[in-house]
Amino acid sequence: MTISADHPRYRSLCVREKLAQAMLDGIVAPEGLSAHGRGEAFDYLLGEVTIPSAKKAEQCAAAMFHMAKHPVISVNGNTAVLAAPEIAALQKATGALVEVGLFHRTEERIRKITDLLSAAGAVVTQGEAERLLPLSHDRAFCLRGGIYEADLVLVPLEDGDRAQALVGLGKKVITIDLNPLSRTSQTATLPIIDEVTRALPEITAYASEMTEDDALAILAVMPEQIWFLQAALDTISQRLSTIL
Ligand code: PTJ
Repeated sequence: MTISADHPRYRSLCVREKLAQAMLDGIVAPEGLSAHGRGEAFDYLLGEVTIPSAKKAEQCAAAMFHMAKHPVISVNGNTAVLAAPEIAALQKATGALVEVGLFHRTEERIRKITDLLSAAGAVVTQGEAERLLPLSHDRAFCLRGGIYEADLVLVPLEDGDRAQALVGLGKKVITIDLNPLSRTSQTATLPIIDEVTRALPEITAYASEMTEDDALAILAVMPEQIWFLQAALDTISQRLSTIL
């Protein structure tokens, strides 16, 4: 379909089209389209901008990456299609491993997502995934030398189960999820309530210029998880109570 560039929702329509095509190509799960719709609805409520508390979270995320010994970025179908170059840039800035972690897991999707990330310049950790996480569904699968041994895992657009399982295993978990009420956001060590293509470049920019002293200073005054959730809910409440 041709989308006219003067349409007021041009970008949004292009993104939807991209995800729909990626679904037909077997990269995005069909369920990923409804997940995207839910994200868009929350983005409307947030004003489709990075709110100040999310920017703060992105700075804290960069500091956590800086101090982590074995950080891993977990990538699913939606994230790969929306933000493969941004994932590659964050990997370069942080030295984190990139691992494909899927809810609707098939070997074919893993291969296609790996190819997409590699074409964008990411180095994807590969190998024999094992059922290592305490979950009944296929998100239990991960790489022993990847997510299983990580001390920090970034999980964009996740469902809550795995974030909870990773926290339960003692890992620090950073989530990127536009919904401050989701179990994912509420379980995370650090919830970033922002759109994934806005959040990733912000983390990369902070990470690129951060020294260890900066990171320690930022982490020393990092707000509690609940502060980031409350700030997003306050923004939404304010926007819902006035049209000005
Ligand atoms: O590729 P797979 O098989 O791993 O499946 C991926 C999906 C997204 C289908 C799977 O993880 C899933 O079902 O996720 P949920 O439970 O729908 O959660 C996705 C969350 O991401 C929701 O809370 C959305 O609000 C949020 N979200 C959607 N799009 C964006 C987003 N957050 C940030 N940026 C977005 N662009």
